[in-house]
Amino acid sequence: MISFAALMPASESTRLFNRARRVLPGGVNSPVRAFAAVGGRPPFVERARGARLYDADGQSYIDYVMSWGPLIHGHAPPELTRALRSAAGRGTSFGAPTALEVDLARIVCRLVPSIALVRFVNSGTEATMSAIRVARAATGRDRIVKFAGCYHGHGDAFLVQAGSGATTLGVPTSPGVARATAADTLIAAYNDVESVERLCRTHRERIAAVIVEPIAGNMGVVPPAPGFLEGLRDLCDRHGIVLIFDEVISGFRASRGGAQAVYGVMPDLTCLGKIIGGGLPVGAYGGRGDLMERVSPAGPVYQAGTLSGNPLAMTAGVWSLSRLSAPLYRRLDKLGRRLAEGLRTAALETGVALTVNTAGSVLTPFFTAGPVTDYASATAADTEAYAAFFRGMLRRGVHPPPSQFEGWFLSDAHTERDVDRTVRAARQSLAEIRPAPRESAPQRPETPR
Ligand code: KE4
Repeated sequence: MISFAALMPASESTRLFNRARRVLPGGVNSPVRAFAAVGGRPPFVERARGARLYDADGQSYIDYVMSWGPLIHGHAPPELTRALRSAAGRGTSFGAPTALEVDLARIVCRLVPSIALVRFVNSGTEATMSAIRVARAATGRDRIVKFAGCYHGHGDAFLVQAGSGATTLGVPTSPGVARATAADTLIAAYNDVESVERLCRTHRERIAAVIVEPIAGNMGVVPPAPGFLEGLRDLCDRHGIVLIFDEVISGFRASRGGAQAVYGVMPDLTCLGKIIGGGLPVGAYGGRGDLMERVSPAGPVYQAGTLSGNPLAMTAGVWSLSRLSAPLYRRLDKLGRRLAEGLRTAALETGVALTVNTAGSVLTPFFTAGPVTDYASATAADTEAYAAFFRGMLRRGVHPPPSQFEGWFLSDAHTERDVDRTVRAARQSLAEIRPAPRESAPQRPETPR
């Protein structure tokens, strides 16, 4: 018996995915993109503009992945595209100093309160790896503390109870990480300062750094509990430990000065990525002058990169950060509240247990009654329900992140109309998961596009 699907011509995305899997592990260049956690095959994107993705089959989607956070101004802003075309005409990479790097560094040092010196790299992973190296050199200690569910890129030291795709795909601790490396990575519980105190009592003066997402984004969005960040600052001061804020997501997202400016807690080092590159590959680490002066060639801590500070990425970074304004964050916060409230109302109307955690313009709807305050409560969410919801949203022209443990990102290109369409699609998709209670209003069968 031939299935109906077998009679349908394969979509272009399916054809591309089949070709991709013959030459790329899993058919992708970053694991979560392969849709393993949500089922089905990923749409292959052909182009994007504003808040919309357009796939190889001509389908369009309201996008909430937004390249996992960098695109606070939306996809392909015409001004940015023009600036990049012009920069490309002057050369794509020199391997030599340029004024553009100084321009972006001055903007970063002005916006991020704790950064006196900054070094550009090509990814968030490079930024966190390098920051840990500086902390170990400065303290002469080897161990680091990270938090279960936080993700700091794919550096060996961090792939221990890691969040993001590592949790999504059920491999929070990756094979291939040397036992000796993993032994130097200690795990604490997010929003639990006492869990870090206990590690300090056990490992005494052997801990070089505590690295934390000041607003967690990689177990889904989990904001810091009152006093959590202050408690880490005090603990690190008492034990001579370097406090590192991994602001790859929250940097320039939570505010122009990142989460540290929102909560008024200053780390010793900060890691940045995503928005800093405006969609091109830029990471950065920076902080106290006495620590960053240790970085080669100013000091002995070696770190280098062929394409670090390249003129295209610097052009995109300067463009992206120069257009961060107070009215922008007011608009984004208002849209974030509208979407969060809409999802909460849709869940109430359809009787689905949903906890929506928000942090300005990034949020996560957890399929659990909640509250969601740490890795344990986040991973209690019903990932099958999220997967069914995700498929319903995709069918209705909305593209959330293909994982329960990621953030939904808004941009300045999203409109209230986009958000209202998203909420309508959510109400219909939630109803499919759990039929609406008999007394509720019949669902209008409209397809929001
Ligand atoms: P990259 O190496 O992917 O540029 O950055 C690593 C990183 C570091 N720190 C934080 C807080 C991060 O969120 C990330 C990367 N974020 C994931 C999504 N949550 C990237 C998407 C992916 O891995 O495909």
